[in-house]
Amino acid sequence: MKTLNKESDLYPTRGKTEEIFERKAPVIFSDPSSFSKDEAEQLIEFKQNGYLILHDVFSKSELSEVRKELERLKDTATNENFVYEKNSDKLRSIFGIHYLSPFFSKFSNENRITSVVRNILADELYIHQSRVNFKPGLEGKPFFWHSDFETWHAEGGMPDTRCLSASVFLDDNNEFNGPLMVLKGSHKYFLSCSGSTPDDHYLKSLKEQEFGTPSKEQIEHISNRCEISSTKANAGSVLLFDCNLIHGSGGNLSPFPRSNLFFVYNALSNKLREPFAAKRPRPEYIATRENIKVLDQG
Ligand code: 6CS
Ligand code: FE
Repeated sequence: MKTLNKESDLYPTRGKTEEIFERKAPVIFSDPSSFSKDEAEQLIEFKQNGYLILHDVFSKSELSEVRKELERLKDTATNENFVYEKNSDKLRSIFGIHYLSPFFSKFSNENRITSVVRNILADELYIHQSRVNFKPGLEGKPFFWHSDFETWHAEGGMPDTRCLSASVFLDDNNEFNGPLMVLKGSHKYFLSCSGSTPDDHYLKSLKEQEFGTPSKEQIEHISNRCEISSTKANAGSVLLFDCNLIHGSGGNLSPFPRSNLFFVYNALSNKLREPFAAKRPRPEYIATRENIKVLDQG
């Protein structure tokens, strides 16, 4: 068995106790005053809240191209990339869309997204994880509150928080269909979780996560400082959120799907090491380790 990567662990988690630490790294890695007024405002908002909504970025016709490509992928992608809802044959997610499809490879480097990501992270970028979450009507299940970084650190070996997700809304995200909810400003804290990671945890956690989710007490505590906000926006909008922002969502009680694409951009300087709290690294289709392709700046 490999020894766990303890020496350089800035964010200890999955031990016997739970704690709340201050975040160690900056949230934005460039100086807002060196940008245009609009860009500087985006950076300041992201720094304060841990997220930013870019409204109405993609047109209806671009979204219909995305849908066509998703239909094609459903017929061609390999099994391990497909995750189904718990006790159901409804498709919940497809992982690795950026390497399964040249269309999504190109989309992941779409300038309307990456220009803002580059302003925030100010480093060379690569895709750490990509996926589509389908949230089928009436059957899409909730995601409990969590920080993605906690899992990517513990199970994936991501050393620090210089990483963020971009979610492209393929449908209107509204109060009926389980929109993503965030705890504003929670990215400034690290909620370490108790309980040691089971082997191959991802096989279960991608359907319903048990380890690596904060306790009810932690959520109550942090909610006294951080307001809950719902990221409702039109189809075609893009939500950027820090990898350590606490977020979650309810089930989809509407009869229509609420599908979103996710591209996770990591700074090259923050590439994965050995996992910090798991025996084996996560597989490549959910955590890029070997096939790092630095995104070109066009
Ligand atoms: O474990 C993961 O990597 C995934 N799980 C959740 C609940 N959110 C982000 C990520 O795709
Ligand atoms: Fe998440």
